[in-house]
Amino acid sequence: MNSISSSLLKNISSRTASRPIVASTSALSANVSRVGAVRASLMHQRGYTSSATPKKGSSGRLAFLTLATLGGIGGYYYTSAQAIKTKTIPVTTTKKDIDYERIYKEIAEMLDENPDYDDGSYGPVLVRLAWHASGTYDKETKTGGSNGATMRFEPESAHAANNGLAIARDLLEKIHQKYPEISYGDLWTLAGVCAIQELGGPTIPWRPGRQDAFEAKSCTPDGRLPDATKKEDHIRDIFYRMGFNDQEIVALTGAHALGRCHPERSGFDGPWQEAPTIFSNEYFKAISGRKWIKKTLPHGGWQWVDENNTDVMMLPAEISMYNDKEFKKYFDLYAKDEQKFFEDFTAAFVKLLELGVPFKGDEKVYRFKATTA
Ligand code: DDH
Repeated sequence: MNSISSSLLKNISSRTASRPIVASTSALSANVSRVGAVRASLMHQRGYTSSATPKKGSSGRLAFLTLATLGGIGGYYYTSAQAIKTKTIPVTTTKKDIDYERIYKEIAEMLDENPDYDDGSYGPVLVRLAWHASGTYDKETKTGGSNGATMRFEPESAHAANNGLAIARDLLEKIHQKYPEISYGDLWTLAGVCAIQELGGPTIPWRPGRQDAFEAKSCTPDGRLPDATKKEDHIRDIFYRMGFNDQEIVALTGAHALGRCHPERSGFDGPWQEAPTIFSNEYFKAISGRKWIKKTLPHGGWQWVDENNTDVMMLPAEISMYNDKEFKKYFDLYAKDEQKFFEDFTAAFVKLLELGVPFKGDEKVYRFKATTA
């Protein structure tokens, strides 16, 4: 487990009881167990809710038509209607019958099963998987995105941007083995939604509909995800290609409240602020409120670090973005207004996860209840 300087926690403003600050590694563990205890009691109280409520099927329509036909036939009316009511119509199993509520709960239970992993939660790496699966979308060619889950195949799984995401894919593979009927694209995006909600973020409406690709030739080309060593014009090129505007780009980047950089994955090192397992606007407070100095990295690259807590970092691309007038106004807005950040993040994240998904239009939209709520 990585240690975070507790002496610098004064940089973080107080939070509500429901989303406490992670003050240090030991406090983090305490928090994780608290969340576990709350979760256990919630599960005891609530039990599982069933998934899609069955749609009104043909039985209702059949009864109506029959009644209309029989309407004029006096004494037969009552008897015929009763007979139709008791008739059993067989229900065929379709994708709509997948118990997404149950899958959500299984993912939620898995998040803190290994206290020795990073800061005690698999949540951040699952959010990154959902984002990298979706962020390959190209609106011109209508290729990429979470439909297909093409990161299951090489070469996409081996793209440098996806280093470390095998951890997330392998975790979710265990769930897929239990629920093979869910597509990987649906599972990965659902896991991203679950992680954000369970770590204190907003409720993210989610709907199923992604279909798996089964060939490596569906993989997207390398270079569709942002390169953290580049500047704000590169970030705009990447996100405009998906169809996002400046405000949405900044809102989405606020996901860096969660998690950390790993030297063996990206070459960068450290979290963006001291509470990396709580979804909040602390990322925006950090980037706008601290003094950032350059630090050379062992492999020759560099990153920004907080001069008062050099464990905390910012990527070169992020400070370039913050120095851009158009981007800056949104960073400052979200630093002041967490609720606005939550609203804008929710809208942009839903859009991200749905890029290029061939929805039929009748999918149920799920609003899962956080097990920690
Ligand atoms: Fe990110 N991200 N990301 N990111 N990201 C990294 C980690 C995480 C950039 C670069 C990096 C988004 C946008 C950007 C998360 C979510 C999101 C790492 C470190 C780099 C580098 C990887 C490692 O070493 O493990 C850049 C550049 C951008 C950009 O927009 C300019 C977006 C849009 C999201 C999102 O989810 C909507 C999360 C979560 C992590 C932490 C992962 C972990 O394992 O912890």
